[in-house]
Amino acid sequence: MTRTVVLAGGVGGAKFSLGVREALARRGDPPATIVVNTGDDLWLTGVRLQPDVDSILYALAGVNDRERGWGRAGDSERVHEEIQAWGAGWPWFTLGDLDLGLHVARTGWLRDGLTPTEVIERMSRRWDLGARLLPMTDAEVDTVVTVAGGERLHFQEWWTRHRATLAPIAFENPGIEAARPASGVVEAIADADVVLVAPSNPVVSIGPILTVPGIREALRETSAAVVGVSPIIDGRVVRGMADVCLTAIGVETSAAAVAAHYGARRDGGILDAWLVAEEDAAATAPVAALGIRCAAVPLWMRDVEHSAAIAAAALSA
Ligand code: FO1
Repeated sequence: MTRTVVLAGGVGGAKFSLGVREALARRGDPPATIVVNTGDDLWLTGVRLQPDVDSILYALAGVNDRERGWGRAGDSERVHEEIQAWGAGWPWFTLGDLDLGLHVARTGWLRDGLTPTEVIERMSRRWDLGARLLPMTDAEVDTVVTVAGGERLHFQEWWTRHRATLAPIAFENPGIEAARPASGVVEAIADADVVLVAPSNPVVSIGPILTVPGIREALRETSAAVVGVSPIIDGRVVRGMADVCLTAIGVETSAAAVAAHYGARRDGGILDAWLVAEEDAAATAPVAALGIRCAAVPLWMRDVEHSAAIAAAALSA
């Protein structure tokens, strides 16, 4: 009976979560607890969006738009067009009609006094997700990006409007120093047998999770093995703009450099083991030299079958 916690965000986190669910079901192990990044969250036209939570929720429910990687499959944009006609919202940030239904429901429950954790628990009842979703924190710690020239943008404006083309100088989550892990996060990590770090963006997806005071400490103290999966394959990002983010914090875009960035638990970091892609097999020796067990396996998450194989390799690493 392996109790599993996954730290995840973004499209990589959603695909990996599907693989973990599948791998655990095949082993007869209980469903994972997935701790999700909320640094991407935002208020827009009066509603609260939690893009990473929603991407993982939709993927586990099987209602996600697989082409885009975000939003609902087969969604329409009538309300978005109407919001634009009023001159409200962001023209570059599309809110699908079905997706908006979730944002309106969530915002209503938040206004009624539910915590984000309670809202996610309630949203999770609609579908048989085969996993428990927890936000990293209930505090609002939306990511702010400072770009060359000093302008400060909400992460979603930098990411979706400017497609990460404005050189970032710093990523911050204002207020995160005072944030606490959401109820159940530290307990899940403490009680786990294995904690998996998904192949999500190390800076803007996993970074905020590790910055919530108490989560890094919980990872250091747990008796669980902490196993990460490289988001870099063959020295390149698989999807998204993690390379721009890594460069901004002075980390090279390579599987070994990301492992070094997370660090070995014996040296105050978070990793016991790290999976790299077959294409990066040369990284296994330098990563092992850091005190992190390292194996090279196929890491392309082409479909659930491939994701499940990666998750199975991580669970037995
Ligand atoms: N990404 C885009 O590139 N363009 C969009 O218009 C867009 C809308 C959107 C609406 C709701 C939502 O939950 C996510 C949305 N995303 C959109 C994805 C999101 O910006 C990022 O990909 C993630 O935050 C990164 O993990």
